[in-house]
Amino acid sequence: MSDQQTQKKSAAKAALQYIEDGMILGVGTGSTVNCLIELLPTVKLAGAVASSQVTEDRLKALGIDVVDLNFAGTLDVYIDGADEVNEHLQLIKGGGGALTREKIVAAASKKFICMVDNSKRVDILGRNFPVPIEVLPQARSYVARQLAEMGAEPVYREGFVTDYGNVILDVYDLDVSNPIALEKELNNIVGVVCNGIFAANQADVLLKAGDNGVETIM
Ligand code: ABF
Repeated sequence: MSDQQTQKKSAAKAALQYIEDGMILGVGTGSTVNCLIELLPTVKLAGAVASSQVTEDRLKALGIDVVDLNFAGTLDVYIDGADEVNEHLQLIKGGGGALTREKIVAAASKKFICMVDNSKRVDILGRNFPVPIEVLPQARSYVARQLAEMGAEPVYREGFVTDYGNVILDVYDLDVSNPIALEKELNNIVGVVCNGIFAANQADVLLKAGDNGVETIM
């Protein structure tokens, strides 16, 4: 097993401590979350709210009851991965294209636990990983032009459709030095459904797995 895969598994194992019996758990999306899902049959959940269809399918395959967020109320805990994280626990997410549903479930949860391996920690968000933006299909070119005017380079994620039937622009060369301001600015472009900067509602706890175990950062 690669070092990175071992770290993902360690972070997922560490996340188990935040899950209590009888809880409805918010469950994210991605390969790190998949490590967590494999462990979920060891805890007694009342159910789970899934942040993507892929996660929903995996949970159901293990016999875990998947609950519609509209009927779950406020969740105590949401556990997910990230593509990048900075020292303030602000994130870029959406590499897997599930950013909108992830942001909704994170917002509806009291505590957001983020699990990452060492490779995800960066000083400045967006230098190496593009910011994914979910866009209504009809607005794709318009939004891309607005982003180009901001000096950024949007790339259409061809052949990909989100769970909500929208498209994704992966945006390079955005200045993410003020993530909270940029998150708002991107949301204000007409046709944008959601962007992958999670800064206004950043993670509450970061479980960062490295060679020497898992560090908890709050
Ligand atoms: C997710 O986790 C996504 O937002 C992000 O793209 C992904 C990180 O992926 P992985 O755990 O596979 O590295 O929630």
